[in-house]
Amino acid sequence: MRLTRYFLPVLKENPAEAQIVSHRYMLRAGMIKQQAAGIYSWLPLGFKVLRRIEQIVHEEQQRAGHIPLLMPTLQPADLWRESGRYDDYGEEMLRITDRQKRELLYGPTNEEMITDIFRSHVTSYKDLPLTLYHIQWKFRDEMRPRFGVMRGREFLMKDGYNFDLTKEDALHAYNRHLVSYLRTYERMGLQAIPMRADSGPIGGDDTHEFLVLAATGESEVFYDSAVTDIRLGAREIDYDDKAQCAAVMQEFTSLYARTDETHDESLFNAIPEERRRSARGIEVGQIFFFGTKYSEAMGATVVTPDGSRVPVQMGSHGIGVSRLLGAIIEASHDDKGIIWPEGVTPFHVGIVNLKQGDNGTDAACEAIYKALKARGLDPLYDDRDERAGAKFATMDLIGLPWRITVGPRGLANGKVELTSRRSGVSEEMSAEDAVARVVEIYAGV
Ligand code: 5CA
Repeated sequence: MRLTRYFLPVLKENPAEAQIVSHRYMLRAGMIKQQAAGIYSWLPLGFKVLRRIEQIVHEEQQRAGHIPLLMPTLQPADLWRESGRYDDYGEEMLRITDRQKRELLYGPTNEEMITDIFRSHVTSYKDLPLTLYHIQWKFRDEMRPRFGVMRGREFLMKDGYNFDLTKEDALHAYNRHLVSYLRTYERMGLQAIPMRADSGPIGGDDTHEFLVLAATGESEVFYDSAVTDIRLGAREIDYDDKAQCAAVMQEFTSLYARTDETHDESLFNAIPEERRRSARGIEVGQIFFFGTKYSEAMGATVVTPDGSRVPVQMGSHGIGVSRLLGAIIEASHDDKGIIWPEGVTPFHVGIVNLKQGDNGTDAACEAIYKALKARGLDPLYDDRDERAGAKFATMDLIGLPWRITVGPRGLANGKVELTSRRSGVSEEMSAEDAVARVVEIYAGV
């Protein structure tokens, strides 16, 4: 993309309504525009990051054997009457009546609808295990939407639902989700710690939230500092291997880590004092096991090997896809702007032409741009007729992790500059070497 042809409405001033850094930078970098309280348009740059995050979520879900589908945003109220949640959900649910006076709602989550799909088509244990998921917009009429996409009213969620014959199988699905979530967040450059939590309106006994530690987080958390040393890393996972998934689950959840709703002072105080931490965190996902809560209420049963009929065992598993943009920025920025991790960056590399209109620099930038595109990368070429300082400020604000700078002085020696946004370190090299280095960096992402 050439910047002169792109739509990147950056703001010079700090928007007064933004209280936290991620919200401020998303507005300033022209990523989102508020349309109503907690409801946003995703401008091209924000939309690109949103799509990259979705892509990682899809890849990791499908790696774990989960199957994508798409359910609508609007749901009939009657489905929710079957589970009893139509009345329970209260004012957070946006209720809509159509011209035939039929009652609908804008889905805040999809347990009822997925259970309806399941009961319409699955009757035998032979079709299990099954996990279906989608990435779809949700609406919750939050009392206090705030912090931009962090607590929206309309927000994008990945929600997945497992169907299993036995509780043991459903707990494997729970563990499988936990492992796949760890991998998902790590690919986005985030450390999200699973913490024992409260199940709220979804229900069930077993639930973990995934928290990214950040001073601006809305959740209060308590943990053993040793949990922050654990990483999934590049280890091979066989998602069908129950013992392996259970072992990873144990490894990540046996140390103390809880949100305030389930915090237990006496257990916490048993941790050596120097490892006790209380902090704030951003909840970027939650997994639930709730057994037969919905299947029993809605008659979703399967025939077992011995011919009897039992309600199917279920759980649900959510990732806050749009919230993740805010969480990543909270975790990765400096006073000049965003610093995107390579896994989610909207463009792989920026190209800055220090002397637009100069035959030499123009030609060199074009050649670099074409070479990067030919290698499957997505560069952003700042081809505006602007001062160097303004071009650097834009690149720093929008946070591309790598920048290639082309100026007449360097070119005279056959050199361009490759700069890391994170370290600020620049290296001089030939244009070919710069392209090769960028290709190599992204080959590993
Ligand atoms: N049905 C279950 C799991 S599929 C469910 O709805 N879980 S949830 O309520 O925990 O939501 C899943 C994730 O969505 C949360 O962990 C959070 O990251 C995100 N989320 C929830 N509410 C909002 C909101 N108002 N704005 C942005 N993201 C949100």
